Amino acid sequence: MKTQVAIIGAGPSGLLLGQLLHKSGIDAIILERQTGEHVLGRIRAGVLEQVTTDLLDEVGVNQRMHQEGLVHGGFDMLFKGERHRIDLRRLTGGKNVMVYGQTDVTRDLMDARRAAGLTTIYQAGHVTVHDFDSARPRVRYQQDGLTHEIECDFIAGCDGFHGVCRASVPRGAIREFEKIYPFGWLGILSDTPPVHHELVYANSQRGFALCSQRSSTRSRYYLQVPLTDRAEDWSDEAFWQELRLRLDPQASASLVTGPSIEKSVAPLRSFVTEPMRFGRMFLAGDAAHIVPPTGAKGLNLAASDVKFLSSALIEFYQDKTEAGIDAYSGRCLRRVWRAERFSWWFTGLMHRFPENGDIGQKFQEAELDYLVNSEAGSLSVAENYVGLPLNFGE
Ligand code: RFL
Ligand code: PHB
Repeated sequence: MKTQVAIIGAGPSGLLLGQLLHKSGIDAIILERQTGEHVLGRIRAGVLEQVTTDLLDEVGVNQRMHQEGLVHGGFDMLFKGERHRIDLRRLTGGKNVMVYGQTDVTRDLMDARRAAGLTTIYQAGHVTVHDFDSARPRVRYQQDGLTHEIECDFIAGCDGFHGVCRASVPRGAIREFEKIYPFGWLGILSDTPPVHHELVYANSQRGFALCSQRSSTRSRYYLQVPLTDRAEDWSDEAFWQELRLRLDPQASASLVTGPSIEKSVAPLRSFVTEPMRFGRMFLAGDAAHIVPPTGAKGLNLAASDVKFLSSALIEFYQDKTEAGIDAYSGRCLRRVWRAERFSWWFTGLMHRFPENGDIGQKFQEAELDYLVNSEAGSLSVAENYVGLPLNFGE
């Protein structure tokens, strides 16, 4: 088999890249280790920045998102038992975020890919990447007991944090930066109306909580828990009880509870790989970087990476220049580090760090008090939350 770009991974990065390339007439094959259903079963991101919705508009995979997605012009920060609204729309001159689940984005992209007759090979086993330091990279995989080979011009490593692409780079050619947080997020999905029409980020002495949503009838809630806790250790009842204790009296009283339809614990990590290009192989999305979910940046960074990558590849094929390819890693990393900084800062502000003691809690509350009461403070939170423009600072 031959293609121009072999994309490893059919998560949001791989699928969106496939669509952007297809729009410019560039041929790509996607190889995915799992089944499509498995990929859709992972409940993850919920908040899309305008940069991401613009990209979905650009590829025309936007109909359901505009019908069913919820436009949010603000969110609440809760501390010392009181909620304070960050008015994103007013502070940023009209910008919003879109609440539309990663599952839905992925499903829409998969449907568009199928409708266009583009090749995605699911359940591709033992994917290996070869010769990406030459002009003729190759990818091998196994299926039905046979080994298959794809010859390509480029490999796009969109295979997430545990993927094969980053792991195939010689150790001396790569630098990794990592911080692991001493807690995780226990998430629950339930068919109950959200406690509030916008998101609520809560700093409480008992730990962080987040009230999010997928629709007016489906809620997504998270609790900060010790890394040693497993989802099975938490009954639904225990979850709801703990969430109530971390919310303000009004939200706590109006919280509607019900059976969970998904429950899982996610660890929190800050992680960046430098560079993001190795000869003719590029890393994009979670394969190259991870942010703690507090700032809702992971999927949005994946989207901006593949925008930069598709532009570089389009320039290569249409204008016969390698300038975009050479600039790829630097352009991405500048944006990545800004989002990493914001996500790390917001995580530090909102979570309980037992080692920082009661004085740590007091410092957080004083900073939150400053942020919600200062125009400059609120604006800094708001412009980072809605997402900086693609070419900010260039
Ligand atoms: P993915 O989604 O991990 O997809 C990678 C795909 O590659 C496949 N794969 C392989 N395929 C073939 N061969 C191999 N050897 C392979 N190894 C792996 C995998 O099966 C998979 O299908 O990475 P991608 O596409 O880069 O997308 C990144 C996003 O998934 C991630 O950044 C976000 O989910 C992060 N995130 C959030 N991001 C936001 O922008 N806003 C949010 O509100 C938000 N909330 C979250 C989140 C992540 C969370 N968790 C669970 C980590 C909330 C949570 C709880
Ligand atoms: C979600 O709805 O899953 C979600 C929302 C906001 C975040 C993280 C996750 O910061």
